[in-house]
Amino acid sequence: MKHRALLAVLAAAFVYLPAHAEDGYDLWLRYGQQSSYPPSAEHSRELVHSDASPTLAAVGRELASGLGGLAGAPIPVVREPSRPGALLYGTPRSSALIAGLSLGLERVGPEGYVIRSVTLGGKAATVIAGNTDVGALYGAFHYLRLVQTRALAQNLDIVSRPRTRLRLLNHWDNLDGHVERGYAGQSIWDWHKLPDWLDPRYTDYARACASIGINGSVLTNVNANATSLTPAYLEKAAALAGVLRPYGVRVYLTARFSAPIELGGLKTADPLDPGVRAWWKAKIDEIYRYIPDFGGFLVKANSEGQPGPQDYQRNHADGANMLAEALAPHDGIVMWRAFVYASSATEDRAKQAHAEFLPLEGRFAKNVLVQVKNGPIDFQPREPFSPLFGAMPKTPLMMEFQITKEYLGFATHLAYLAPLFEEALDADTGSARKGSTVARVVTGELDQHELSGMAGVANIGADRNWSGSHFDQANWYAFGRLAWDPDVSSQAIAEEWVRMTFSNDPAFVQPVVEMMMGSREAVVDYMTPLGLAHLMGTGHHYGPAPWVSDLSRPEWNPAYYHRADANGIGFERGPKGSNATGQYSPRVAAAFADPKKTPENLLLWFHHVSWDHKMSSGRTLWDELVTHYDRGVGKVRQMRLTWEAQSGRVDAGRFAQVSAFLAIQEKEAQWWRDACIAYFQSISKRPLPVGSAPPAHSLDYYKSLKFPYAPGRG
Ligand code: GCV
Repeated sequence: MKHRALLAVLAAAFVYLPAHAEDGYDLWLRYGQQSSYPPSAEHSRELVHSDASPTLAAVGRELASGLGGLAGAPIPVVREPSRPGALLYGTPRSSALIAGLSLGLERVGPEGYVIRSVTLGGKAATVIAGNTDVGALYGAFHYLRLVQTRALAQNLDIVSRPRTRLRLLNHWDNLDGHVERGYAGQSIWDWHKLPDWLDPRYTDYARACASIGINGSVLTNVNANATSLTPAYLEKAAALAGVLRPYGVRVYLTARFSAPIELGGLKTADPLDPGVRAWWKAKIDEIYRYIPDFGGFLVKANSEGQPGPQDYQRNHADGANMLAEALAPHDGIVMWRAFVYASSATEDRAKQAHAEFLPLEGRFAKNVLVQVKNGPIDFQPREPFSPLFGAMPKTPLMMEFQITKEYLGFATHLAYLAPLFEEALDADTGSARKGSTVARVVTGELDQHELSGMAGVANIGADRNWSGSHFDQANWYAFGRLAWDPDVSSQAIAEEWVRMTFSNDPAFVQPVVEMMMGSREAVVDYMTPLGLAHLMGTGHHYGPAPWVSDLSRPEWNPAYYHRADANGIGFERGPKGSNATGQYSPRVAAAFADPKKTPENLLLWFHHVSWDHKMSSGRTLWDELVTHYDRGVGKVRQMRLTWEAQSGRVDAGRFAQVSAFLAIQEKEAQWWRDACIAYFQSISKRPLPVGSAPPAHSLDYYKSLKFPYAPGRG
């Protein structure tokens, strides 16, 4: 009796009550009452509780609070099923009942799960089971998602396992709280107060990550600070690891290559020096004493001024392998970034990663992944896929996407990035092997790599809504969903997210999903249409600055990328130019090398094209360019109308902020359009197509605008 009373109290405590007015804090984990739930006697009449581990205790809390909230009444929490409609969760080890069922768990690996309608002792029940506790946790979030989106079928038979092993957020967070390229406030990691104060927000972060299958977090910026490897900071990282661990999120750190000099007082950081190797081994052993399940290191080396093995005439493999050797006994891994471009190189920047890494194929240790940005340059609104994908079959290549929108208008522009991620993942690398998409390279399926991964540069900060804008939460969500399964469509993910985050009302879902789906292309149109890239303001990347051509390194200048002149515009990367196209597999290279076969949305990435070149629309390139800029602004106008029509279907707080941000986006889209047209017209000397309005201001006006305090600076 006493026991029962306790469980009732526990259940009541788990009923979901939003702690505050809608400010976006709850992300997609909203458990407000759903009239359609529970759908039938078969579902969720009681929750069979297990707290056999901290992870299963977390599953229990999430299901009790989630289902209680969704049903509008506490769900009874019991130790044994007592009536039809019980919901069980766990593993064959945690539950004799689960062990007694044949669920086919051998198909789901260490992190997957099964959600199945079963009969137990003649009574209908639902089982959420994994081989591990964390598998059950992922299954529980899937179950909640089904309820939240009204997709819970009467008879459940769901089997899911992640396609990539490492699904990681990369935080570009500095120890002083500044987030490089962060537009959502300061870092959520309060290093100063750690390890003594564990902000409850860390748990909510872990819940959000787990709900979409993210299983690792690189806490620190790739522009690394060796201080993060000192005992005081390892203790802080260990405290965070303790909060994240029950949710299956492992902690990783960035390693500053010169740490042996800066922390160890050595004279060198040469990776082949025995003293340096011994220093790293001791440091890594020390890290594991603090964090026994430490995931490993992410390293940016010899890139944008970061130290690295090339400082000692060694190569990237020498550097990565040294760390890998010391991490291997602990099952740790190294993610070595391929984002490199040298100040001294005269080579096309788009070619440099491939040129530096291809010769190292086959030379990396087994526990090294090379982490490659989706495109050859740097997270532009549109890039072709990096030619490294498909070119290094012996090396696990990890995908690096940017969730934070450094080049897509920061947090105030609504740009749903899943179509961008999807475009990269679906790209055919053209290798002779069948089904050689970028996705299958990244999952390791193409080349049978056990180690595989996807990283997303986080857009998370201390703002109440986490991401700086309500719609940017969708990009965090979509990244996780695609890292779990790169074949889920961006449209399906948008729909799920909208339903969970805002509303299941079809009158809301359909237009808002449509608005999201077109939003990235709108940004491409008003910023960098037809394959243009890197036209953003110097340093902060805020706003247009295509005219900049006086910075010390050529590839820091927008003019380097667009190469507009009296004849035309675009970077010739075919065989007559830099021959970057030659880095792709022969089939893809043949298409990209020929302007007639190059997709028009990448035309100016690969070719310098005459202003009068005839496009498929029948327009000249110049007219087409202007038409795209106009279209981009028009799309944002339409997005505003779509959103305004939703008034009353969303809470006032979130509605107002989205409205205000869309107004900013329209203003800035117009600015982008006007400034770019004013500048390019000064070079093309062509009239605007009929019906296209002249820019609001002179070119000099746009050039005079300065933004010394734009957020997120490096
Ligand atoms: C963390 C771009 C960004 C830098 C970033 C770098 C990288 O250059 O502007 O802020 O540095 O990419 O990915 O390492």
